[in-house]
Amino acid sequence: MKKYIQFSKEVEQAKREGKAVVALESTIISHGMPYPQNVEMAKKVEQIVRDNGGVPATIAIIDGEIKVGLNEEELELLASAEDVAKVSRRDIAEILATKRIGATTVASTMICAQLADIQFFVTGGIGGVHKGAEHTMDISADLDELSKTKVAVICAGAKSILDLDKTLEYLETKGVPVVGYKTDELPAFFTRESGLKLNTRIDDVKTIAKLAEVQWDLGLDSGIVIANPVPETDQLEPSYINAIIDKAVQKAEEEGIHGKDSTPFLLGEIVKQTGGKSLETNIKLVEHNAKIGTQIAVEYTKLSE
Ligand code: PSU
Ligand code: MN
Repeated sequence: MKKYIQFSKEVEQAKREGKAVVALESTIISHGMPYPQNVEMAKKVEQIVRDNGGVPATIAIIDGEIKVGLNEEELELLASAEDVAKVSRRDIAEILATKRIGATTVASTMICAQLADIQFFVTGGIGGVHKGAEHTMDISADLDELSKTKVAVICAGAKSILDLDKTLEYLETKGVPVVGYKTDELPAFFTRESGLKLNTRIDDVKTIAKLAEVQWDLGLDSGIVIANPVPETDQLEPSYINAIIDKAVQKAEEEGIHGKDSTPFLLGEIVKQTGGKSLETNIKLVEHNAKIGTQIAVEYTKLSE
C-alpha cells in the first residue's frame, strides 16, 4: 500500500519529527471554488497551518500516486486543469490505475490521511444527505467514511444545500461524534446557526484533542466531526443565502443534475448568484478552520509526549 503514497519533503520531515500534520482536501480546490481564488485560498490555508505550528498536507492523486503534501506547481495544476477527476472512495483505484489527475473529497482525503497516518483534516464543509434523498438516495460517501475511518474533520458544518436534519440523524446512526466548538448548534457553513442542536459542545481545543485520543484508544475506529462556526463578521444573512440556495437546488432539479455533479453544480450556482459574496465567506471560514484545526492537532501531539 505504501507504494502508492508519495510524501512531500516537508510532510516527511514533519512526520519524522512528530510534528502536527494537518491534511487538506483538493476537491474544494478543483471543484469547490473558481480559479484563481481557489489556488490563493489553498496557499493561504497552508500558511495558516504553518503559522499555528502545524505542517500542511494537501492531498491529491497525480501520476498514479497519492500525493501527501503538494508543491506550488501541483496546487496550480489542481486549481486550473480542466480534466481533474472528482475522486471519492469508489474512484481512488481507478484514478491511480489510469494515472489521471484526481482531486480528493472529504471521504477520499480521510482514506488517504489514514493511510498516511495523519489524524486531523481541515476543510470547509462535509457532504451529507441531500434534500429529496428519500427519492434520489443521494447521500454523500463522506458520511459513511466518517463512520469507519479514524480521522477528525474540522469543518464549518455543512451547507444548507443539504438536508441538515437528516445529515445529523445519519451521523448519529453511524455513531460519529459531532462536536460543536464553542457552539450548541450545528453550524450551516455560511451561517453560524442551523436551528439544529448538537449533542456535544466543547469550548477548548485541548479537550477536543483528548476526546479524539479517548475515542481511538477505545478502538472506536470512526471519524469525528468538529464543527467550527464561521466567524460572526463573515457570516451571511440566513434569509438571503437560504433563498439563493433554494433557487440553486431547484435549478439543479430542473436541469436533471445528479450524482457526483450535484454538489459542484450547487456550489457554482451559489457563487454566481451571490456575485462572489459566498466565495468570500467560504474562504474566510476555511481559514478559520485551519487555525482551530491546527491548534487541535498540535494539542493532540502533546498528549503522547
Ligand atoms: N461542500 C462544500 N465545498 C466542497 C464540497 C462540499 O461546501 O468543496 C466537496 C467536498 O470535497 C465534499 C464533496 O467531500 O464536495 C461532497 O461531494 P458529494 O456530495 O458528491 O459526496
Ligand atoms: Mn452524491
